[in-house]
Amino acid sequence: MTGRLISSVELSGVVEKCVFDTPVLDIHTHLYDTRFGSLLLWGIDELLTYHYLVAEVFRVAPMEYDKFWAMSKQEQADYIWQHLFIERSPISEACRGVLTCMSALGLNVGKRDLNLLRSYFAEQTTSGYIDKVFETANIRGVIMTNDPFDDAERPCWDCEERDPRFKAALRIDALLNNWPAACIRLSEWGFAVNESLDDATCAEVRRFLKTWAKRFDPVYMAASLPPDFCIPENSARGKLVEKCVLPVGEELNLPFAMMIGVKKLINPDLRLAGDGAARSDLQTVEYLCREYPKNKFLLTNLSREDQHTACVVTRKFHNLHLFGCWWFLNNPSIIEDMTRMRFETLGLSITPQHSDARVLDQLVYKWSHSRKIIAKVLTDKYLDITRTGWKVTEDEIARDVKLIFGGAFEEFVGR
Ligand code: FIX
Ligand code: ZN
Repeated sequence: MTGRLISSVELSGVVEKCVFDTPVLDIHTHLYDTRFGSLLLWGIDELLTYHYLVAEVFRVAPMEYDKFWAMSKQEQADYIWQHLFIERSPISEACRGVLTCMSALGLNVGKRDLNLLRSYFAEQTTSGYIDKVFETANIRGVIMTNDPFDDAERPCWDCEERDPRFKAALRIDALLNNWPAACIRLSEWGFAVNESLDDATCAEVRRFLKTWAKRFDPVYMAASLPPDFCIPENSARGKLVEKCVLPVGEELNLPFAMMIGVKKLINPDLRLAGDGAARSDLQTVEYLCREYPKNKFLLTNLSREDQHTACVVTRKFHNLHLFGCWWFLNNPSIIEDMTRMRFETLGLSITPQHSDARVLDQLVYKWSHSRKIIAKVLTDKYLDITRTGWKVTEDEIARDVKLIFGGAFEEFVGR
């Protein structure tokens, strides 16, 4: 045991300092390094038009959807600013996040002057702003979401120059969730596949996955999956997962990240903001972890009601790693509830949060909001054991925080 023993009265201060001082590996984002050009979103207008706020503005100031989508990004931002910030107090988590970002960057939100905020961003360069945001948010790395089916992203991989802070994830929703369309794309790209998913086709799909795994060097493969995601299942997705994804995952030591519970486009007019959530059956996760012990799995569920079952399933399988308070769960009240449940059920063998940031600046608010909550819960857990006479040292607290901020994940994936 090294370092100074921490008394109960010191705990909250020492834990909070450690939680804020420990750089984070953010294991799921929609961010891109400078190689991807305009795919990386940043700045006040992107923050204000985040799809969470688009959904929220339609609740208070509905308009014809096409009219809104025809607006420029700045006009949309003006509309959201007026209705969600000026005509009502911006108390929702997504609204508050914009204010936290601006404040943390030293900007005066109290003036409520959107054009003054815009003038700050006009002075920034992309690479300089990446450095500023990573420093402000205390981020040591992010894992991107990289989709070989994305026509805008694919050419960016021709550039060999990589920013080591941005790691890749091989995203395969398009393969798993719409095989007929994916089959056509793979054929266009020279893979000898047909819809029947016969053995020869499965071999070609494995070749497709390995081709992109070689190109991306991903930390894991991932897919967002519907509430009725079910394996084993006599379906294209069932065959693709068991005959293609898992064999490649085992061969390349690539975990399969299952992001389960998304109801795509329950309101299509909202576009990216139109997705919903529903409960899922975690027996599929039990089956996969049990029947494929040589594979590694990551799990995050979108329904709040699935979180306890997810903890129990995770406790049963050491080849399963639970992560994040995903999307509609990324609210303070739910993050606290989930983090307490996870620490109490699983100790430090989890990754309690990811940002899911789609706009670079969001790293600042998503992590400062979550760090505060994680520090509070962690302090309570240390207080519980301190009352038994077990004391922790500052070094042990630092060790534990490194684990939940990416260390346990890196141990699990083996990178
Ligand atoms: O599937 C995903 O990666 C989801 O996180 C996104 O599709 C979603 O739009 C999002 O950004 C949620 O925060
Ligand atoms: Zn995401």
